[in-house]
Amino acid sequence: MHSELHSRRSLHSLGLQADPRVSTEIPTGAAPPHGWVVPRSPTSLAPIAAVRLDDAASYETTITQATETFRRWREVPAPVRGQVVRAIGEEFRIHKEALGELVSLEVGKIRAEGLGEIQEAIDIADFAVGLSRQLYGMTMPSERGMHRLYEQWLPLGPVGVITAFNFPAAVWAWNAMLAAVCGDVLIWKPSLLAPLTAIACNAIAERVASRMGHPGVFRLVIGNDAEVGERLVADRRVPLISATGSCRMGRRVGQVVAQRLGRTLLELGGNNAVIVHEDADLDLALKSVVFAAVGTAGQRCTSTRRLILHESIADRFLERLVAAYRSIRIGDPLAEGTLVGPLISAAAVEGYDRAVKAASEQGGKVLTGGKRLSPGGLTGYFVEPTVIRAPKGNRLPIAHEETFAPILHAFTYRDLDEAIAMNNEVDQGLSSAIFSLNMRATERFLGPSGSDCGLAYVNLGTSGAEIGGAFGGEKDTGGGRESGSDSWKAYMRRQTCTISYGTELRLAQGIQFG
Ligand code: UN1
Repeated sequence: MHSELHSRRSLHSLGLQADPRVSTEIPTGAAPPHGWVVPRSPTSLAPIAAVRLDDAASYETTITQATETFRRWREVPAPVRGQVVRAIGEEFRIHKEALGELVSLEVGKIRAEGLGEIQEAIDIADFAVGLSRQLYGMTMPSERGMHRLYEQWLPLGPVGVITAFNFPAAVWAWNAMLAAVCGDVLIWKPSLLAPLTAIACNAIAERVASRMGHPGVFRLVIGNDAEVGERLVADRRVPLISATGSCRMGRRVGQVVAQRLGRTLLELGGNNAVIVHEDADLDLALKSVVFAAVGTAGQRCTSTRRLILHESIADRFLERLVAAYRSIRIGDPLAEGTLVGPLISAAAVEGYDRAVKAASEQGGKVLTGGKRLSPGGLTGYFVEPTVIRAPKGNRLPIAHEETFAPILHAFTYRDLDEAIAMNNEVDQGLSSAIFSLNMRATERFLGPSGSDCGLAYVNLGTSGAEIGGAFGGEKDTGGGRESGSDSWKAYMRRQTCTISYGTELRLAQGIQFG
């Protein structure tokens, strides 16, 4: 296939062939030999390359070296660390196209979204550069004379970053660019479904840092959970584990890290709803819902999975939505005009089938989609974007689960309180949105009795956050905040410092002693 051949060239331009972990000799046989993984294009199922996995011994070497690197890196002034991150951002700009194509090749994102993902990495690098001069602590008035009281933020240690396949570059960058200016060393465990993007991104960061005299700040461990994942989360030398993935994975990570009293930053599942109120701009709502529900083939944590429609506009809106869905071009993610690429794996397709079947059995009506397909003869993991309408009063139990696929469940409501209650009734609490031109409705949605999610949008869909705000969610989404705002504080340790510069001992709380 032409476009895949083309993106294979981007593999070359990123120097992946020369990476010691990567082999272009692809082992034959049904399963790769022990110690190797062979990522395949989800579009054509063709193997891309073979990647050597870490084992217990190489994991141990990585952590030992990371601990040593940290001792040096923490002494480098933060604005100097910022200059390293600035240079990394520049390098991402140079390789944006090749990296974006690699994302498309490896995980099936359409070209625009592959490029958008690398842009997100560039944006957070820029943000981190500015931040490197703004790691502010506060000074407070001491209750004692001749005393100074203040807080400072210090580097934390090696940070473990576990990422999912769906944002194989950007989510690492959110963590890595901030943690690097904070003085931490990175240990990245990427998804085994997207190891090549990880190798390429990490190599760029590490090459730049080495060139500037700071080798070893960006490290990778690639391996399965039993051999690498479990070791990393249980490792007391790694004070923070930042993990993105399913709620099931997050519960395990949370427990193991809590057991050793370490810190976690969890960004887990979402089950995001859009409310379309009676007075919404329906044209705007329609376009936004389509992007948020079918973009990235419904495989964002922020994808819209539930549509909560005011009963007065529901039929009209769904009719237009179904027509829009039917016009969506599904196919080769690198081909011009494609809006929806494949799902990531056979297991994802099975999850889609199961969820569609369950919704039908539970009384849902499939308005469009619901089937697998092979666009243009492609053998990859393609499915039809799907809209399922719930009968009045039926909340479809399956819609309470996060299925990582383009399935949108539509419900109706009569008054706003009911719609907000529906928004909040799922276990997850990542993203939420309302379409309304009535500020009384939108402010209620944003108020203390409104959406219970970490992200709330007005007249925008649930996906596509900018990096400037803190990103994350409540309830089963795990409570972590990454990327912008003050998320950097998670990557540092806070120290409260009290200095006496008088000659007398003065005790706090006015205590007289002796
Ligand atoms: C994710 O799906 O894990 O807000 C991250 C968005 C993107 C990030 C999604 N900026 O949709």
